[in-house]
Amino acid sequence: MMTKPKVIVTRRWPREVEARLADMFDVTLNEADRPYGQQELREALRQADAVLPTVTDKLGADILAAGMRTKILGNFGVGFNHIDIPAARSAGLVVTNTPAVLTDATADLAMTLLLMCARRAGEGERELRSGAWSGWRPTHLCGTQVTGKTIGIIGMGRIGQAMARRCHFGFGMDVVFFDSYPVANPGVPARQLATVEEVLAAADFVSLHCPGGGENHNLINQQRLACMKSTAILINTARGDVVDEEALVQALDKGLIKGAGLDVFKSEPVVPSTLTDRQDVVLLPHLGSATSETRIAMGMRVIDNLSAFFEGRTPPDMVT
Ligand code: 8YV
Repeated sequence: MMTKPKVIVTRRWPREVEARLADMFDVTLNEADRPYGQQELREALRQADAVLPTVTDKLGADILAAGMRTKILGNFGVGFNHIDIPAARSAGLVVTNTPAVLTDATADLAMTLLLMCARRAGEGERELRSGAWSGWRPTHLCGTQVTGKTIGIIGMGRIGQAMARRCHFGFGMDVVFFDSYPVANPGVPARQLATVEEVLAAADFVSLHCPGGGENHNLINQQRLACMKSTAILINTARGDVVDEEALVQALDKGLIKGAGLDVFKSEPVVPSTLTDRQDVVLLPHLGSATSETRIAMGMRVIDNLSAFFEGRTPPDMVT
């Protein structure tokens, strides 16, 4: 009988997926579910044929050195900016991700943030729970109308398009977007604008759906925030590093924009008090893909990629 490939899973996954993994591979789980440190990641790469990381594993060039046993990183997630891809490539590593299966869950969460910000839902809930609600009155916690406004989408890939569908078909919004590539059929009536700045200037809500890292690092900076309408709301379910958090706080302070809904942060899980102290932001702990159905589908997709790799086929979601 062929020996099963040795697989290290860096975090706990849904029960069903762990069971399936255990049927197919020689699996080591991170029982404690604490994020691996750099030394533990190094050790995992030395010991296993496959390592299955998540966003909490920083796999930089220094630890992706040649000579490790690992041949494939089956990333649990669509975003992979925590992995140094050129270094992985030069080390001969195959990297895979989990596109498509988390599109709807992530777009749903972007919509949740948009609605919570527009309708001041977080503020209202905090007020009620604290016992400070003094009763209904015409001027109480009035937010911003969502229906019929303009959504600006930065990054019109799968998740950007899913967000556009929700905004257009669900809320009758006009859609404008920026993408580095021409998007011939975004799935809704939408205008692709030539620059990020044009989208920011036109939109009542701006939702970020581009990858993190590289040229998108601090994409939403002081100058670009100044392009937004003073009534506009920024939504980020992409990656924390796409937004310059200090510039965002300043823009909110100066009234350059009205609010922000953030699911991702620069130094997760640390969120600066300059954000947590404010009422005009909605802050969620990286919940984009956090539904049971989606997390199971993500895990199964990693398994599909691993099976293909170890059976000598091309994994369906190869990044390198
Ligand atoms: C995941 C995500 O929860 O897929 C992504 O890129 O941000 C989230 O859906 C996380 O990355 C898991 O690694």
